[in-house]
Amino acid sequence: MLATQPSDVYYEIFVRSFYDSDGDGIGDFKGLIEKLDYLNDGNPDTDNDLGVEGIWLMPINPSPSYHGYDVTDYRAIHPDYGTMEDFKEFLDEAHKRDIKVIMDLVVNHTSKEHPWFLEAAADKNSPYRDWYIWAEDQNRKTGGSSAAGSGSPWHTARGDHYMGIFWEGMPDLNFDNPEVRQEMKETGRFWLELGLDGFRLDAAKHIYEDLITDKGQETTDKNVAWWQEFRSSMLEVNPDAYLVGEVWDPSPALVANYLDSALDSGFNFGLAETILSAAKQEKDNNIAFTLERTYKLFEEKSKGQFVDATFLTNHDMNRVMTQLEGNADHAKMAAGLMLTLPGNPFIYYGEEIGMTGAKPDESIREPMQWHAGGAGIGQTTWEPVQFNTGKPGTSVEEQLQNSDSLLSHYRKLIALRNVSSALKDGAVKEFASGHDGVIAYLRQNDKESVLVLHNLTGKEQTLLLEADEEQAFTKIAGTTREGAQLSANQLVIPGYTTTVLQ
Ligand SMILES: [Ca+2]
Ligand SMILES: [Ca+2]
Ligand SMILES: [Ca+2]
Repeated sequence: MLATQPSDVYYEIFVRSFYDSDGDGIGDFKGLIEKLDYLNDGNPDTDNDLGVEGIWLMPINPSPSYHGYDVTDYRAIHPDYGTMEDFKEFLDEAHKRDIKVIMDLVVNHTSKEHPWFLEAAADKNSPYRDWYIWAEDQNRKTGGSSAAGSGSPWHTARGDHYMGIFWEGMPDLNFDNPEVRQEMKETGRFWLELGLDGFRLDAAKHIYEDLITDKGQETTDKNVAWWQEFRSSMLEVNPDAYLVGEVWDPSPALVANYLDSALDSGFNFGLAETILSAAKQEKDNNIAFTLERTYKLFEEKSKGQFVDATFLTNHDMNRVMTQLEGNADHAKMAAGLMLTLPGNPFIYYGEEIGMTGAKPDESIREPMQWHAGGAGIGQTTWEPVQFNTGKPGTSVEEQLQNSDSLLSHYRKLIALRNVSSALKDGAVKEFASGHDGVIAYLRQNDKESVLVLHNLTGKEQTLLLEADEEQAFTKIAGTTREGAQLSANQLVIPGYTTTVLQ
């Protein structure tokens, strides 16, 4: 039996851009509560919601930056987003709807305005001095290039040099100091005790990979050892805590290291690229074959305890609709692939309505578009909208009224996934479609087997399905477009359509 992966559909939210409850133009937790029913109303019998089962909150801690990836207090809520009470209420409301909540935990570095760093920089005898990495204290040369690609990782404070591999505003913490490790484990436990369901672990491979020359198995082993230690501490509070790491690397072999009693998931950056390329080129690129091999490796390394974390783009990448040059059919096919493959799919907010955006970062994190015309109740306005303005159709309001919209498409696919245990949790097995514009694969668990077919082209295709010795497919379980027809072993599938056979 191939590896099965119990999965949930997640939705990544930038709170600042989501929904504003008090008119200051900044998204907040009270606003997010108002929009939970959009994500999942908690009733499996209704289909007027997206149906997601998990939320990933981008950083919610106090921070001097708009994005929050430089934290000044790990155990508090950013005042722009509300109070701790608001957060707890949000958590309760999410849980009432069976939505799990994980949040970004950014432990590789703090803000340079964090009180620890302020003290460390001001006083060489401060107990916090050794929480950071100082060239002068550790007798290190200030050379080398950042493994995060930002040039020199060394920055000056009062004449001394500290390590900050992303930016001078983000000094790296020293994970050789046991107090740092203890503090971050206690921080994790603090949030789990409040009821949080897990974490998205930022820069998970950069704990020890600071310089380009650090890359290698020895460094990976030190990173993994830290996350194993973190994990076992989290499991003492919540045995089901979910840990997904940002191990930004296209190599499944590297990610596999982290699945050994450390992380449940590593984001599958390579798959994201492969899916978008298949949709764009309208061509099968052996996704299922590649994944079968990847999951075999993951299963070995994790002893069967892994779940992939799939996505199309996130807050660090140009938006899907921009990468696909505004082609809504290609966006539908990309969504169809992601939402019928194994693993926890992570939808980046706004992706389901085809929001656009290209770097710089602020422009890929624009306000969620709720209303036709871009203005109305709850609309966030913290930054001027450059990309998602003046584009009729790119709003929740408009797409709710259109059964052929991208939003309706996402809803259909998630609903289909949520009623099929094979689509939700089953293994993936390649299946020859006989046409290079059609991707096909089986999803199987011990209860059922379904055949998923994606016609990536704009033309209707007629496929002769090789009869499987174990199972013949006799019924269309779901299709994203009307017109699919199955008779004997012949399937007619309309252009740009995902069809699932039982
Ligand atoms: Ca607000
Ligand atoms: Ca529902
Ligand atoms: Ca580091």
